[in-house]
Amino acid sequence: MQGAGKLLLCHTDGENRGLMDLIRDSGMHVAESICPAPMTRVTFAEYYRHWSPRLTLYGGIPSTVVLAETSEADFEAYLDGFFRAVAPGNRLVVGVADEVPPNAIFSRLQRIGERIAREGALPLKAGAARTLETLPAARAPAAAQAAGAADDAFAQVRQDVFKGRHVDIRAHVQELLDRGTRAADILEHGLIAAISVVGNRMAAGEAFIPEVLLAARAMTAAVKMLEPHLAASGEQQRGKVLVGTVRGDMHDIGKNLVVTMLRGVGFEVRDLGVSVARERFCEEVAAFAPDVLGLSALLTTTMVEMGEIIKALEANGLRDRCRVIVGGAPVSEQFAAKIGADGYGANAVEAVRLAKRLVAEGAGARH
Ligand code: B1M
Repeated sequence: MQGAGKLLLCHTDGENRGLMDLIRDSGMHVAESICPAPMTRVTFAEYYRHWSPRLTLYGGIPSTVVLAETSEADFEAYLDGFFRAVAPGNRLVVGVADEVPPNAIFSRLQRIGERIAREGALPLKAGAARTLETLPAARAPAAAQAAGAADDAFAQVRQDVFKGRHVDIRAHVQELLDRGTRAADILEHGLIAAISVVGNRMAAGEAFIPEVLLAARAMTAAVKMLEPHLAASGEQQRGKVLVGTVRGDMHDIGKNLVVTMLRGVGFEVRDLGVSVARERFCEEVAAFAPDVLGLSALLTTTMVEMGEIIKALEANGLRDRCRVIVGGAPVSEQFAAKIGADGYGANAVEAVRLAKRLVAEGAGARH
């Protein structure tokens, strides 16, 4: 395989006590997702001694040590032992198992990053890691330039998103609101401009999940403050909308904006949250009897689930009970038509416009 320019990875998440020699001698190049003691019986020091001459190790931080169940002292002691065992850090990519924030404690992830920058050589040479706010596009996002001067009124909230400052951002958003800045402008030129940069950096492999989560947390805090301003004053009851992000997809910032705007114009909205199974959508359509079902997906791998939900509605005799609208970054008008949806909203404003039109046309039922 090596001759063919290929590398073999072995998924080693689990108990490897009886497999230590077999895996080392297997010809694999990388042992990935290593989850050591205290979650399993083999310590990381033992893994490193035994495997690193032949395998690149990937993993090493078991999820329990980044959770509150492990004390701060035990967390520090784990890191001390870990870095002592691997110095000088050859053939190692540090990875944290399974848990992500909010369960995993942010400050611990940051401390792991700091220690890697200080003590590790791989995968980024110590000190070479670039943080979001230092990246060129973060300093001058395209949307900000379009909005005016490079250092415009929204620069501070963009920086808050890049740095994941979910507390400070509230004060900065409040300052803008107090100055009479429109909530929609703060959203577009501050928050969405910043999260788009984060997304581009993520695609380019320059931003990683912990940073994106921090940015998303700051953005969510700010969006919550803007919600009452974005939503027009509640009018008459317009109809019922059931909303959810499809199975396998955890993105909810855009979906939450759609929900806010729908509520703002007077729709009764039931929000099923994220990663909603198609069976649940069917049950809720039967029980809640919405006029409109709104599906959100942000991943190309999960958008196909939208078509499956429509098929499931058909199979359960529910398709004619409501109109189905779809949205999310990878979704398009053509895709909506292809899967048999009744409409596509490119953004939250369009989603509201569409829901209003569909309800006015048919009060829920399609035929
Ligand atoms: Co993820 N993520 N993410 N992520 N993430 C994207 C979507 C991605 C484009 C980033 C990238 O690589 N450039 C990429 C998808 C690539 C693809 O499929 N082609 C991606 C990936 C790959 C992933 C993971 C697989 C990463 C990994 O683990 N390796 C992973 C998947 C987890 C999962 O879902 N199973 C993942 C995880 C995450 C976080 C958890 C870290 C976090 C989400 C936090 C949260 O939502 N609570 C996150 C984030 C924040 C993003 C980006 C950076 C921002 C998304 C966002 O909130 N945008 C995103 C990149 C990007 O979009 N630029 C990215 C702001 C929001 C206001 O816009 O959501 O588009 P949006 O919503 C808009 C419209 O789309 C529309 O209206 C909204 C308001 O205008 N809309 C609708 C949305 N739903 C609608 C429904 C409607 C109508 C309109 O009708 C019902």
